[in-house]
Amino acid sequence: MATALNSKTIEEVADILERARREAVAIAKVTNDYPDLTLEDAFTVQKTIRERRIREGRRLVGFKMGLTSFAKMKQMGLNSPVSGFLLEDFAVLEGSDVGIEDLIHPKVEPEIAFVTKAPISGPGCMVSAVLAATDFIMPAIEIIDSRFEGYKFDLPSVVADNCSSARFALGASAASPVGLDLRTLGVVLEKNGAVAACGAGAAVLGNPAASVAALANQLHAQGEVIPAGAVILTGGITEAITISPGDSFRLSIHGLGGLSLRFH
Ligand code: OOG
Ligand code: MG
Repeated sequence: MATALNSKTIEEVADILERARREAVAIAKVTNDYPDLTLEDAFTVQKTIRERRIREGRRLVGFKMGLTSFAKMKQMGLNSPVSGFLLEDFAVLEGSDVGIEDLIHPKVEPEIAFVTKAPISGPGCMVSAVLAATDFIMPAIEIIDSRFEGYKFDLPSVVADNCSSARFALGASAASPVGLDLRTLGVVLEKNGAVAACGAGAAVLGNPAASVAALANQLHAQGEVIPAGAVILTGGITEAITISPGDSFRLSIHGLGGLSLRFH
């Protein structure tokens, strides 16, 4: 995969995406104006944004995988998992009332989060290595917000946009994955008291631990490892659900607890 764009252009694309995020104004997908942007360039843009925000004083708390379930791939019309970074200031408290006035067109995703107690590295990372390095898993809601018009993008554009990352909330309960069948964890997402989507852990690459393994392998390609103490969102189990002001959501995961969020 060749890098087509020079570093000035990479900085320019990062500027455009950061402005769209700060001003909460949707823009055309990056590849409309930069048709030569490769997936490798897109990861370089994402890393440029990450480094800028860390220089501004933000803290990296982990990573996210996206497009790991058939429901999500079908919804977005793409068929390859992608990864992004999570900063401390993306986190919102479970049970809280989250303002969405600074987001463009946010959606909610039910996810299973992993928290590591040891580094996980690729290549060839397997589910067994993920479980050995996992401290606990938690129920999580990710709030995604693509910076692109009509919520439409291709793979390089969404990767450059840090895979639509905006906010996330973790539940108050945690459980060891040992002794749980991660594939059969039942997941129910309610919106305003009615079931909006349901699924099971196996929706995510057959086993959400496989999503963490895929992340370790993707990070290896960029010379990185998953550190100890990292939070990893393994990807939406169901399609994402649009949020309007006034909505409330509750996620319940069998054997793992749940969490609620309201939005204004
Ligand atoms: C891309 C991010 C997808 C997930 O969990 O699948 C994602 C998007 O659909 O906007 O976070
Ligand atoms: Mg997600």
